[in-house]
Amino acid sequence: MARHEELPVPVYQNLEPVYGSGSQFEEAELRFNNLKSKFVEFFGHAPDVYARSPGRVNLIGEHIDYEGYSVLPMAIRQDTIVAIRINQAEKILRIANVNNEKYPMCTYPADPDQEIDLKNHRWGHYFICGYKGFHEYAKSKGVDPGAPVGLDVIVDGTVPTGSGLSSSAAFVCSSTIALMAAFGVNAPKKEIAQLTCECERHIGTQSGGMDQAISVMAKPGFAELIDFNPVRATDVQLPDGGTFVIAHSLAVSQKAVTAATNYNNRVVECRLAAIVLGIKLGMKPEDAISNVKTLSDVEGLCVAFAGTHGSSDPGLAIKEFLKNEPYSAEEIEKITEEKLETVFAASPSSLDVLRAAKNFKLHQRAAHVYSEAKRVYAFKDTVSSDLSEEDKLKKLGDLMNESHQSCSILYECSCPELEELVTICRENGALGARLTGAGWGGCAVALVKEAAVPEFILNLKEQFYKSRIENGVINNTDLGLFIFASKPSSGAAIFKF
Ligand code: NG1
Ligand code: MG
Repeated sequence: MARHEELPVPVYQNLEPVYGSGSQFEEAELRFNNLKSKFVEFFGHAPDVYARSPGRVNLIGEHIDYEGYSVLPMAIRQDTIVAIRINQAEKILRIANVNNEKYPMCTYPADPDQEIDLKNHRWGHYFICGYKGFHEYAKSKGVDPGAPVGLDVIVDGTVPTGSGLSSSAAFVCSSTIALMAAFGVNAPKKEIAQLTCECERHIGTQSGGMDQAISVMAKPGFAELIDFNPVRATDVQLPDGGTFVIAHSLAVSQKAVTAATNYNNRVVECRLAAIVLGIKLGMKPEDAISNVKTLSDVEGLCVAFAGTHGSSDPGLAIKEFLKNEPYSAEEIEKITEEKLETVFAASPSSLDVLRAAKNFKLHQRAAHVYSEAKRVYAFKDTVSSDLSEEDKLKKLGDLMNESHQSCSILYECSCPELEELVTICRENGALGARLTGAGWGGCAVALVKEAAVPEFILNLKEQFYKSRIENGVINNTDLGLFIFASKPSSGAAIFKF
């Protein structure tokens, strides 16, 4: 049987294969009917085709996908649906949303070479990421999508935004897949995962490929170990007795807006740490600058160094060669023998980082990445070990706690609200709890024994959310959007009715 990343995105004539038959199905049916009638109301026609792609929760492996390391997420049931129709009459892209008040219609020219205006962030930009990506893909395959045509689009998303649950990837993937379906192009999921990973970078974040890979390739009932270069997904069957509860810290992280100081800053720090390690371990500075892109590129050198000390831990090289104190740009330039502006000359968003950064914490960031990469494999090995279920869950929880500690202390991507929430989760019996996604706000994920879930959720409502409801931060009626248990859901799909 072909591995699932080799298969195309499935095309369905009805909703059951994705949404099952219970209340989820009924909810989905309402959404699709609503989408269709809005489409007719806005554009005077029914859509040609629909595509959906889910959000995800990352169980372990944070901020390491862009360093080339494997991660372990699962899809959640919340998703983005994109309804689309080719409109030959007007050369304009009209991107509307079922939630017209929050997300008013955005229009763009029907031009695949248009630049996205990053200084003026608009919600529709994520569709344009997919639009550009689709054309880049078609070009790379020698497919001619013909002269630019107009497109009518309506979007319905249920993944909470700015939450670390990848609403952005759900939107970019569903847009790209809807475009492919509308133009009759199909491709193996692994190519769509790669393409959507690259095209989401048009939004200005130097993201890795985790979110798009899981959104496109998820299988119901499984988390996936995602490897990169090339993208691969391996099913991971989680132990029965545990449930993952997702809880929002209610701090919103606007990643596209804060990239220079948060997300892209860490990508740049990792690259600098990798270059410095490469040089300290014997590479010529100019070779390190041109060849070393990620910490995984120099892991071999680090491990070889550790070998001379009777160990295989790449962490030893960090202890030896990267000082604990932050580095100034000048200190790094002495080692690289090159101006940092020159090292990053080809990447405008990295130059933004250099302008915004006071110093660079190379030791801490590298220590996080190498240790987190190991925890992902420890997690996967624990799941498939012959430990008792009880012991498995305990070990998985411990790994999640260690991951959080590393994100919080070494990578500094937590925030006070997440710290409070993670503490409350643990105090209420979570076997492990950690921030999930990029951090600086958004959600935590907690591993809870199945039987204890209802009480756990009640306690969190009381201890974390109650005061925030009283202070008007959220409405009581919306609580279910901010704390919920989730089973691993299915990946992207195309619907033609
Ligand atoms: P969020 O912020 O949860 O969408 C981001 C990146 C991932 C990964 C995580 C951190 C995007 C699209 N995704 O996820 O690739 O690096 O942070 O592990 O930017
Ligand atoms: Mg995102």
